[in-house]
Amino acid sequence: MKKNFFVLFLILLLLFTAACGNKQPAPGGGEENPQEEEAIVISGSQLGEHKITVAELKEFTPVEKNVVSVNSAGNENEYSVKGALFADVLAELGLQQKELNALRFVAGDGYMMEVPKEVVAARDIILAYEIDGEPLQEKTKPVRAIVPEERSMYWVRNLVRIEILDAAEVKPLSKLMFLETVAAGMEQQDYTYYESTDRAVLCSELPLPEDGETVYLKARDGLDKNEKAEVFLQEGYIKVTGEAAPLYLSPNLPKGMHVKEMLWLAKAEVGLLSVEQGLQYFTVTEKAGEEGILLTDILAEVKMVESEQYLLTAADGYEVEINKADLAQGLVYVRDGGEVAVKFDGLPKNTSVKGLLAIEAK
Ligand SMILES: Nc1nc2c(c(=O)[nH]1)N[C@H]1C(S)=C(S)[C@@H](COP(=O)(O)O)O[C@H]1N2
Ligand SMILES: [Mo]
Repeated sequence: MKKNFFVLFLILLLLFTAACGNKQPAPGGGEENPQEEEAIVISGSQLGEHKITVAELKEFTPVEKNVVSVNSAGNENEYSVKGALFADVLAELGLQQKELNALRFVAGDGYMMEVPKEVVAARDIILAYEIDGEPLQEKTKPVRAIVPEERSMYWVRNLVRIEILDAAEVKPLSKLMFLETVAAGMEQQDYTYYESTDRAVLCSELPLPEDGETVYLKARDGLDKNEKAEVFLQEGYIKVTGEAAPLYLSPNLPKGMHVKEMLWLAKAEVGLLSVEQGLQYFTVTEKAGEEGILLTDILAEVKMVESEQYLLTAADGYEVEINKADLAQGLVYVRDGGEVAVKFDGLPKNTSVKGLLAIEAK
């Protein structure tokens, strides 16, 4: 019996050290900093860099609130939080929260989350320095952002920096590529995720354009987010097989930044769509003797630019042009063996494309 306990203890110890092994040191809220030194930086193109200490935050009229957080698994957690309203801090800097564009919360542990303009406009943001009547835990210091009524992915612990982002220019896509075809033509490597070893491609090797400071990612469950392009390209992988694929992840990023069951992503005017996820997201229809997704549904989802003609290309270099009026006849489907293809009902056979790689506006 005693021996069993000892073995259990050893296993727990191993698990614990393994779990701590991936953690990076927290540059912002290190233990060596005395309490009054703890600070966050608010930055923006107009504002420059503005440091505010936790002691200064405590001088604002405190708000105390009972809040419920909901994580990606749908689990609810109730807290009572105390902190300063971000809107009050902004007011002192001559800014109004409702007038802002998106924010980016940056944590000391590598976690980073962009908060979209609509959320910034609609919600209170509490910079909490006390949770459940207690000072913050070490991993949560110096403050935790609390955005009541919103998913806990925005509730950034160990918050060290708030970036006020300039309005991003949103352009419709001019080219959409199909992830399964793209990935099949790329170098793939083994990626071990939990117990399973799957295949992954490097984000930096995806055929994406240079321009664009963020990468937009949307998952099958509707979750969408902007990721800093630098982070996406430097550290990211797309796991293309196994559980939750396509899965955007990185061994260097906290798990909360991973995007499971990715439907599509875009950088500047180029998008990448997973047909595998699309088959579960869009209404599956029968057309031209196949079951699949209406091409027009896909183009509407990714907001493809309107054009008189579209060029379809295949992995083997085959090309065909389709008129705007004929798009509605197109069906994207997966052939036996997993290859992505498109067929047009009522059009000549040479408009069918196997190994569909991309569609672009001419
Ligand atoms: N600094 C930091 N904040 C973070 C995360 C993280 O990894 N690091 N994960 C986020 C995600 S995805 C969730 S669901 C919640 C989890 O909060 P909890 O650990 O308090 O339950 O914290 C959010 N804030
Ligand atoms: Mo999460």
